[in-house]
Amino acid sequence: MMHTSGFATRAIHSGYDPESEQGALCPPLHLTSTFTAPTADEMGARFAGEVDGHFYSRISNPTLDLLERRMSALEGTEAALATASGMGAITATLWSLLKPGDEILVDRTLYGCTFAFLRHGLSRFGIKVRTVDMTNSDRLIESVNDSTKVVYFETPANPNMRLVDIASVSKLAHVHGAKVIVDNTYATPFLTRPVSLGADLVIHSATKYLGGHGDLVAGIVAGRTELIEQIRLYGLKDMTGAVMSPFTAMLVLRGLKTLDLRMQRHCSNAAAVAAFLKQQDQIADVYYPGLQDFPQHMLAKRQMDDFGGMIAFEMTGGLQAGKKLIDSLQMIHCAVSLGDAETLIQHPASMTHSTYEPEERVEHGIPDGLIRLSVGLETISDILDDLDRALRMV
Ligand code: 4LM
Repeated sequence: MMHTSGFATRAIHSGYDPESEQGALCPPLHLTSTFTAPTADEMGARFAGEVDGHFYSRISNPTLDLLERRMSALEGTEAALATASGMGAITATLWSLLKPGDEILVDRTLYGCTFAFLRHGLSRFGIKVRTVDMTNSDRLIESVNDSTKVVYFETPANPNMRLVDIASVSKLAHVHGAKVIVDNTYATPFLTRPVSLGADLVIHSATKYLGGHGDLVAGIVAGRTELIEQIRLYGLKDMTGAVMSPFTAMLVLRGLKTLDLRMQRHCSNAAAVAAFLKQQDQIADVYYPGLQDFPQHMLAKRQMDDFGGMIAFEMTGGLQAGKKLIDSLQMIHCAVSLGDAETLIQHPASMTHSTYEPEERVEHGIPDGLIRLSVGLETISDILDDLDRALRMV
């Protein structure tokens, strides 16, 4: 029933029946590390996977179970896995799917710590990491081959907003038997469902829009049951131990109830901010998929239901002007992270993407002067007034 309901309905109801919990409207919080069984044979059978049933909260827990079912209902996947952070989701997934000698092909622009994990994690253990500009289909066709086991990208990419065509990359990767993993943190399932477009796995930093209130750190992986169980039993249980706490799961479940409403406001506020920035003489370039002249605007219309809450821009006065702008804002705070109720501004080259060497940032499309804005849920006139006043001081 629930898989055919609307997005907001699934985000509020799916996977939970109050009657199963004495009529409690809100699901209970299962703060327990371990679980009892009536007999040794029953417990042994749970460990062997012969019967359903929880036995230890590093593997499964009823509160996490509900979040996992709800996320799979939103992403349209068979299953999902909750993790301690977005990085926990990324590392548990990639450690599970790759072994020495395998190759992972990644897009040119990735979140700074994802890039650092590929360099300091996977590469050091004999996994070959290759980078390609996935917006260029000729380059992509040349780069995928039968040693490619995983194709990995973000769309829109953090921080420069480049989009990758999920359907066409998936089609190409599958010809070579590679698995496609999409980091859907920026778009959320409200805007894009990568698995419906052909991807195998979806990753989220649930710290961002899914939680939505800047009060937690969390991650999600969603996809086919067989892959999710592999990641749960190897990447999560044995390799990273990056398990989400039940309390965090409860907060993410609470955040999800308003994801639909919040995303609508994030999108309309961001569209207004992008239009405003576009008109300012001090701003040289604005990167927002909803702008008519955004190079991949047509792809954005095909692949996204709206254009999201994230904007990147460069000022005519370069980095110094960007820093002056950040320092002159009053309501808008300088902070990393994104997708919160508060509008946040930051400088990727010295903050979220400082894990790249300066010359690497040029290669990976992260200019020093780029400024990133996570447009929040405040009254739009207050966001515009703050930007307008600060721009006059630059
Ligand atoms: C930031 N981002 O950009 P945890 N994937 C994407 C991300 O943006 C992030 C993660 C994964 C930022 C954090 C400081 C596209 C994080 C990693 O932070 O481990 O939940 O997610 O500002």
